Amino acid sequence: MPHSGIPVSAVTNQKVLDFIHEYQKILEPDNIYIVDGTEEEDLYMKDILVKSGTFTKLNEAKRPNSYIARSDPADVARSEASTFICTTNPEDAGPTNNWKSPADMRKVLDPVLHGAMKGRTMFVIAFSMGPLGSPIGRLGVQLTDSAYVVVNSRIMTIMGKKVLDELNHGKDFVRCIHTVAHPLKPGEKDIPWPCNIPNRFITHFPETKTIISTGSGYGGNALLGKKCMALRISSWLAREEGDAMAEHMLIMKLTSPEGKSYYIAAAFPSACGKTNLAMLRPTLPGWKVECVGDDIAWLKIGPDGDLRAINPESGFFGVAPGTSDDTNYYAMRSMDKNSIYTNVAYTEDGDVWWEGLTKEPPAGKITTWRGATWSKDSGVPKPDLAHPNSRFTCPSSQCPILDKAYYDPKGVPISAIVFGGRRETRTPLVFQALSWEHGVMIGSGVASEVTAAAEGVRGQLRFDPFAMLPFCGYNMGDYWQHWLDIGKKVNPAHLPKVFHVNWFRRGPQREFLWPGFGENSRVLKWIVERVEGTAGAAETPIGYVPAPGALDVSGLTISESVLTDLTTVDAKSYLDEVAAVREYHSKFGSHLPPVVKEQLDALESRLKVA
Ligand code: GTP
Ligand code: SPV
Ligand code: MN
Repeated sequence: MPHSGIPVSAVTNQKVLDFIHEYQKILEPDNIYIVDGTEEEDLYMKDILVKSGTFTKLNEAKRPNSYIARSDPADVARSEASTFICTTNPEDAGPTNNWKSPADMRKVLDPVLHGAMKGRTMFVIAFSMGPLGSPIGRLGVQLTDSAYVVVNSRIMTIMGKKVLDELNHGKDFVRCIHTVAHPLKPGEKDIPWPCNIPNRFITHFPETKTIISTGSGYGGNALLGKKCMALRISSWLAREEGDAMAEHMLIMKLTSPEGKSYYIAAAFPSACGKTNLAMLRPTLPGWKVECVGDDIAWLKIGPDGDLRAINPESGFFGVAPGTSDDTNYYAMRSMDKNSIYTNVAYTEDGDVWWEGLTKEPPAGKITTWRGATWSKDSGVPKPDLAHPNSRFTCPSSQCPILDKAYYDPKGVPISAIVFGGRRETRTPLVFQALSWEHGVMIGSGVASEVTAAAEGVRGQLRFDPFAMLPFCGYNMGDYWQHWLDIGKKVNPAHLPKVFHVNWFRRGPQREFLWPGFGENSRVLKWIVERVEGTAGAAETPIGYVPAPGALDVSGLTISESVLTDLTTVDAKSYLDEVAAVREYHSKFGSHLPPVVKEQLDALESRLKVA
């Protein structure tokens, strides 16, 4: 059934109207459609997407109201090389971001934007990141010519009429402009995944709270509320406000058998286990995990001087490969219905499949993420049936262990912050920082092996401070200083303890030494016992590690030698780490906070006498 959205006359916020009209002139869409966010509208959009070949509806009996999309094979992940922070002064973007001045970037963008929506509809999405009325939340308006973005945004954000009502009360908003930059000539037939790779730019103008993204329709490049607004623009705004932070972190609630609860926030680089940890099923009896968020946390110092966090997202945009009933049961249940699958494989019975969902792919004809046909009896070696960065989009509300406080506009109080990365060697399973300042230095030196979530050489070790390398919207050195400043502003009694974990140590056969997933509850238990001050710890030069016997491995089959390996620190090898971190830090020049340097020097001295 056709649907017409909200009439432009219902927009009374003049700034929103001006924004729409300014870009209508530049982009020259055939129509404007203001989304209302209703279910009927959603079905209408999905119908359009099925007709254009972007979506295939999945078997209704198996996965109600769910769809699969295959992207252009060149548009499968965030494109960091095309991502820019555009500030007047290059130092404000810092050495880790691509920089262009706003004026120069506009010179590049203008020809791409000019007439970019010809032959298409410009959808206007009024959206909220975080519960409406939250002191920690923010509003945005995204213009887009992609119905795929609209239906994903309906899952990932709060959008439509109720947000427009907020805006009509005069609220400010982040300006988000997105176009696939694939205009259609009169009568030209559309293609299933329009994009424009040579003209792919993901650009941020924090000084004017504006995001312009062209040429891509995928994930963080196109769902502008996510990484562009919730991290790059919001990290800038959070520092300006002085008492807030925008972080690439999951938020979880852990409850002990005695019924005591703790909120933990954890920052791991892309595809390093946030969604899995956020929804973990503890193997330790009596322990319970509830999920608040799996990717982004907005933090703010609360009225009591504690650090409060909300999940600004309304859904999960999770990595499909490796997700199964065994590894992430609750993510599987969250996507049983009303979900969108991108770049996974399509089975003969109208369902989805990806590497790791089951041991073996199902029998029968399988359509790969590239659209080729393959089957087990074809005699052809199995290609990647799903792309390694294939994703599911599903509503948080469907998560069986969603914490009630997810809906609380005040946010949840954080008692531990955990950093982590993929490290085959050296980095122990878990260690605790000696202080907040030491923790900030640890965050500044987070390194991880590159995954498929971004374009690049997979497996190579790269520094990814605070898991924010691709997402920090300003000078990374200033960002570390902001972390130090926050540590001074939080009430010391509520200052979170800082930890670092590594689930990815490997043995001689490259096998994982730690079983991971639900077994990570053992590490979480040690972490909250450290918060309580009850768990045994041994002080090493890099921080506290579990004392012998302090990590609960009851019922786990793991050899004593592997366990020792995972919890001891090789001082010699860590001196190499210090040298690498020092060299990395030198990039930041005068923006490197002296405290971070002092902490690194102190670590080096401790290692030298160890
Ligand atoms: P983004 O959405 O890209 O930010 O990723 P993420 O950090 O949420 O990562 P996710 O939880 O989706 O995990 C990515 C991959 O790591 C999946 O293939 C998981 O199966 C795998 N993984 C997660 N946790 C563990 C673990 O404890 N051990 C091992 N070996 N693999 C894990
Ligand atoms: C990540 O890469 O960290 C993601 C996926 O969560 S995207 O939304 O594409 O950034
Ligand atoms: Mn992420």
